[in-house]
Amino acid sequence: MITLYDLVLQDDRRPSPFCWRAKFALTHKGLKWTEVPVGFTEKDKIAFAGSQTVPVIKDGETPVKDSWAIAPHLDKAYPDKPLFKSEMALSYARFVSGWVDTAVQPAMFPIVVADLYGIVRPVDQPYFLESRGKRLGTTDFADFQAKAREKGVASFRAVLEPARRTLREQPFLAGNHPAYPDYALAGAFLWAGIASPLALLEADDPVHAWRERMFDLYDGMGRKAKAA
Ligand SMILES: N[C@@H](CCC(=O)N[C@@H](CS)C(=O)NCC(=O)O)C(=O)O
Repeated sequence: MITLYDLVLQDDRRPSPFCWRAKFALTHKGLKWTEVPVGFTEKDKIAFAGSQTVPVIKDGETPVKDSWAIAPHLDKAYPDKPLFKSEMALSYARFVSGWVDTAVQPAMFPIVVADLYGIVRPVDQPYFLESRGKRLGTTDFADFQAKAREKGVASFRAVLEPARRTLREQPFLAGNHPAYPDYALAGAFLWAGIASPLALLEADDPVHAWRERMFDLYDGMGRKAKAA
């Protein structure tokens, strides 16, 4: 039995982009799991894995922490329907995940941070205020977000150019079928969409059409998520 420890905000919202990677990976492999919601200040729930962050999975008795470690673990433990069919597939997935971590999500964060804060559970808000306040250099998230949006979402959209070029040529980042690189970028859009009603993409952007395909995937798993 696989248990996924998943970040929870108000009204059972589950926006964590890294947890979405794990959910897509499990679904890709046709694996079932149960979820344990974890609030920002409920680190005790994931202490067994020696982790301060989610996702964490408990696969039988084996704890695995970090979204990137979870994927190869699943391929090793359940070789059917591999996430990574070759060394090159794994390397491409690592590259795209790294790009999402270091360029896409940091470009999204300032334009949705106040909306995100608005749906953090009240009990977790002081923690979020302090930890994210340190990261941004201010705890006035409303002002920070408003200023970030003044520049528009244009600079965010520019960051997506490598994906846009790829998606002009093929339906998914991984080719004709979705795979881990798509899950990594889709996780970022689920995170933003669950937190904020802000329109991030123009309707004629190839990334927009891809995002629709990703939200439809696996019986509309992403679309069913409670959004802002
Ligand atoms: N490198 C980690 C990052 C995980 C991560 O940052 N998770 C966030 C939720 S999206 C978290 O658990 N944050 C807890 C905190 O900020 O205290 C992974 O890929 O799993």
